[in-house]
Amino acid sequence: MDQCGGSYTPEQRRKFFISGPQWAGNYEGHALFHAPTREAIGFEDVIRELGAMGVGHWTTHDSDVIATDDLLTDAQWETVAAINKSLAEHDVKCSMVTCETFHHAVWAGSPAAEAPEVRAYGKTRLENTVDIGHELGAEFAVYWPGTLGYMVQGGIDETETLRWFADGLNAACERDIEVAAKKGRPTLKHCLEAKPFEPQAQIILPTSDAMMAFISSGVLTHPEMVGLNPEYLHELMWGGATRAVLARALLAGKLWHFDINDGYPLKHDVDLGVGLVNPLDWLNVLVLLRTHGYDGPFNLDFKPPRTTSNFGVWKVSFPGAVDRFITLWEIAGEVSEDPVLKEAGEALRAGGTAVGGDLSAVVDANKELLTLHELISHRLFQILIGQHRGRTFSV
Ligand code: 3MF
Ligand code: MG
Ligand code: MG
Repeated sequence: MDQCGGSYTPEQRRKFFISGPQWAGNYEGHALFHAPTREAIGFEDVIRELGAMGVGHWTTHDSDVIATDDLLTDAQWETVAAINKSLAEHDVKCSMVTCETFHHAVWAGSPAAEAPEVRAYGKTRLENTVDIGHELGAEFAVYWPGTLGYMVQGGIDETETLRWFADGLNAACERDIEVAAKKGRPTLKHCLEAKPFEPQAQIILPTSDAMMAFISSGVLTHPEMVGLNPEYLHELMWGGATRAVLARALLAGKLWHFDINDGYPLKHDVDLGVGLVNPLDWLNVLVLLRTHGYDGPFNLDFKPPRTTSNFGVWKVSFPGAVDRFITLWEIAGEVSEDPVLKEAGEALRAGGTAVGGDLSAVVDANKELLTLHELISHRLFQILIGQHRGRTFSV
């Protein structure tokens, strides 16, 4: 890692709002067809490692740290107290909590299943996660509904499912208002996370855009408390351009939280480390976010590879992801200041000067418009790889 170069100090890393999920640090390498390859570790280990490398924030599902049977019992508060102790000891803050509503058998029909008992339990779990979030000092709650969908068609009434999903979110927001007032804390920012498929064949709210339509559909009692947590790869999975998705969320004022990782379009949720597959696209995403002043968290929702040991997770996988992100963020800053890009951008916006005023004159005067687009892309590539500074190879 030393010889790879480009690493940052823990102090430098701490300047960024980067968060490390418990479930990424604790990922044991299991998958549908794959047995675990690593031993489980606890929140003490994850928080200690994050603190030591300079990741100042930690995120968790309720069931990552508290066994499902212990949730909603006194035992959960002992764990929450122990977590707060670990966080203080390693100077790490809990920025986000999320309710696991997909792994346990009770969620087979989703948290918005037909059975009233399942939905009642779902509501209680969501409210409880809000309680835990306030106790841990979190600012955000994230909802990835996981199984909100179907394997076969026609078995559910989608409008009913959507209303039931809204009921759960409404319960979480109501509880939040109550607890925040009691504790003198701001309410949480509730962020919906979309994924187009997986684990189900079809998902009712497959994309961030679908989530935005849902937020403004009238079924939420507090739509102003609910925004988005897009995940970079989840938008590629349906063939979307993540940067355009983020732009739409920015316009709506709903880009509150961002899961960062990498992978391939129209494939599964491989959750590779940020920048390993699409560094140029990632640069462009960060230019957009810098330009528009995004100041929310960058949550490292990736999976260290199955072939990596617990040692490798903390010595290579996590610091590698953090440092690639910071480098891309820094390059995005350079892009924003670059004189060539500035000049090209201004020329684009100015357009040509048509002489005559008929349509063909406008076409003639603006012939080089897309030439400038390509020139801008070329310059971005050169900046990304450092060629604009004159790197030399064999020529
Ligand atoms: C699934 C995900 C999830 C969510 C998490 C937070 C396990 O593809 O990305 O990570 O980010 O559940 O709600
Ligand atoms: Mg995610
Ligand atoms: Mg994912």
